[in-house]
Amino acid sequence: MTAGAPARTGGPADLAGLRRLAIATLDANWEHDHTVPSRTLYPHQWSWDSAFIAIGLAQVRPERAWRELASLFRAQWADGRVPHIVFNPALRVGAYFPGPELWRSAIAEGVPAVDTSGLVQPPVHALAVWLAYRRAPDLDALRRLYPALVAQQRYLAERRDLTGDGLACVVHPWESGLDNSPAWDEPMAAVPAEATVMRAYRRHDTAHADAAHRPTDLDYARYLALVASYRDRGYRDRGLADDHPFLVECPLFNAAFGAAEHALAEIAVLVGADPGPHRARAARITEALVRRLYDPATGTFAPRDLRTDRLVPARTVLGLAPLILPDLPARQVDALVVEARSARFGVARRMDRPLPSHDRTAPDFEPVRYWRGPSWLNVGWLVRRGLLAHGHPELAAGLRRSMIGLVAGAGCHEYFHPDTGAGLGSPAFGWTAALLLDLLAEDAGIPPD
Ligand code: 2M8
Repeated sequence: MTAGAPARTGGPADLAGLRRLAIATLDANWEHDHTVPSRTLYPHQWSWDSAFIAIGLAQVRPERAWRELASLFRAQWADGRVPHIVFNPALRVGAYFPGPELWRSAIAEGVPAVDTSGLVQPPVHALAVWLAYRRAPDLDALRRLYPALVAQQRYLAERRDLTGDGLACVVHPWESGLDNSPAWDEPMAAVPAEATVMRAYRRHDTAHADAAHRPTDLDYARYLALVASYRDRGYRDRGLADDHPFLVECPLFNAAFGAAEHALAEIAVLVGADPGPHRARAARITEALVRRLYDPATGTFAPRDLRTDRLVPARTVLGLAPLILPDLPARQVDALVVEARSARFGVARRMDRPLPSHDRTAPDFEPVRYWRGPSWLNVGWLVRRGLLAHGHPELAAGLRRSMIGLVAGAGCHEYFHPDTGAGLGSPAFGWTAALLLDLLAEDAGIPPD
């Protein structure tokens, strides 16, 4: 098939069927107060998954959208961090690797009653709360979540801005959400680990997905080394710069950080708080992103490795994420539109192939391996929002058609082959279903914001 071919989604009957599939997927993944990303691969609650999922739930199951967000924020730590995994205590040991016994969150200060990881994920939650509210207004829920969202931002600004330059850093590739992106190859090469370490563990992911579609054992050995480094300091951030081996400023993470302040400014008005400080912080984050992560030589954004103080050379889809910032200067917007339209990413009015997660012209582009090439709906959804925000409705429409075409061709898969559109990873994936519902809603007359 040709992924994204409009013919697959031409008629209203097709769209109604897709909508039913997405709702059924979300219903099947619902677990008492949250939605699991996948029943097999990811059976607990994940942070940025819940945010994307709430956006879709707000269209069809509004009460669940607010419960999803409330349950995630119940697991927020006293320092404001929103953990990237909230473990379901009802699941058996080994239901996911690495499980709670490896994270040992109870050793840290100010943790919730439930077991969690100690990492965070891109802070797309304020944006999700704002969009959920636009679809399914609940002022009480907004009032309850506002201080938690402010605390989440304060944690990132005060504990994770290690250089004082206005950006938050990630301490593990899992915090970026794009786990094995080629963007992390260079900084990860400095993390001491041997693939053979994995002989002592049983990976859960490769029991449910093709190993060739997942990170390697060496990747996992390094992931575990980083978890141990952070955990063994009680997940404290002070002193990270002295010896933690992975410290990176990521463009997608920081674009979400800035977009969150824009969303909080909107929310503040509704809950009777002052939007001014949010607008000021948003402006500072955008300024810092441009100053620290924009590379005029390539015309795109790149992560900065704080250990070497260099931008990483890989041109991944992470670089396009700052488009979601409404105050991104025209010079950077124009450059990112060129980058998005280039042969590397192929965004067009009529896209013949879906948006890849990595530069498809690069020698290390891998079309089936997770975040090293395949197409993902959450990233496409963010880029599409950015194109709309900056006056490129035709490109946004092309991307939307392409994303709907992926699900029409293969179902609610976790990720898709960036040439053929074949479904990869989990076949019943939460955010794919949820964001599809958001994309389809426009046909029901709901504007795209
Ligand atoms: C993937 O990450 C987890 C670790 O957090 C894993 O590979 O086991 C990523 O795609 C991440 O972005 C996502 O939030 C998570 C759950 O869907 O899976």
